[in-house]
Amino acid sequence: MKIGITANVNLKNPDDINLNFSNYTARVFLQLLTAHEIMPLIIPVVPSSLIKEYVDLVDGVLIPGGQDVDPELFHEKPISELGKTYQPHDQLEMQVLQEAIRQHKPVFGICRGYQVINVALGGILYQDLTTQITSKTLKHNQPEEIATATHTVQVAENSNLAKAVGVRPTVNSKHHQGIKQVAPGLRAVARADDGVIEAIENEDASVAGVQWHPEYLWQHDAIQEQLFLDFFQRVKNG
Ligand SMILES: [Mn+2]
Repeated sequence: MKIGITANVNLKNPDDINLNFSNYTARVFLQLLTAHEIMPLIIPVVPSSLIKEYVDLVDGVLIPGGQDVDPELFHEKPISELGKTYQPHDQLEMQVLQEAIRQHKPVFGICRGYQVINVALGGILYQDLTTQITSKTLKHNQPEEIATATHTVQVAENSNLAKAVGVRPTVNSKHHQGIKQVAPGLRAVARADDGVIEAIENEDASVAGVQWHPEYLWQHDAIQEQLFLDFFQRVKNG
């Protein structure tokens, strides 16, 4: 089985000719997939004419976390709290998602990847949670190390997600953006206690994503590993 991971793009180190805009994947994803006997295939930022062929090569797609999504893609002007954006990367991931849907190949998004899925299908994001939500929010950008779970989420009982993680898992939280309006065809299936949406899925969960980072929890949390095992099962079933 092969799973494609859309590459991250290095927007730091502009003076290093090899690192500037380099395409890379975090080690945790390679460890996650190879530990489950799945071959990782990194999908770099390439011209859109090549995207179909890349998706042809894989059985499913993982869209990982990363930098902020360009708000132009959901028809908003950038607010001052918005971080660095890089639209070619956003476009690549949105096109890979659309091609995976066309080929009926399951997709799972994490953090930024989950937000990209929502934008690609017509949803809207908060560019910055603490600025754009007037009531007090939970600590969604935890200073604790990423392998530590810091807040609970309430999962919809009748969701696919609940079958994997139950209705009240504890998760880590490293995001300042979030989903403001869920895209047509998707459903919010988990929320933090302040109301912030933490997971989405479509009807058969062939398109799903979470706001947290299970790739840093599965090693010591069997519930979070189950989240990936469920995704791998959908990929296997085609
Ligand atoms: Mn959170």
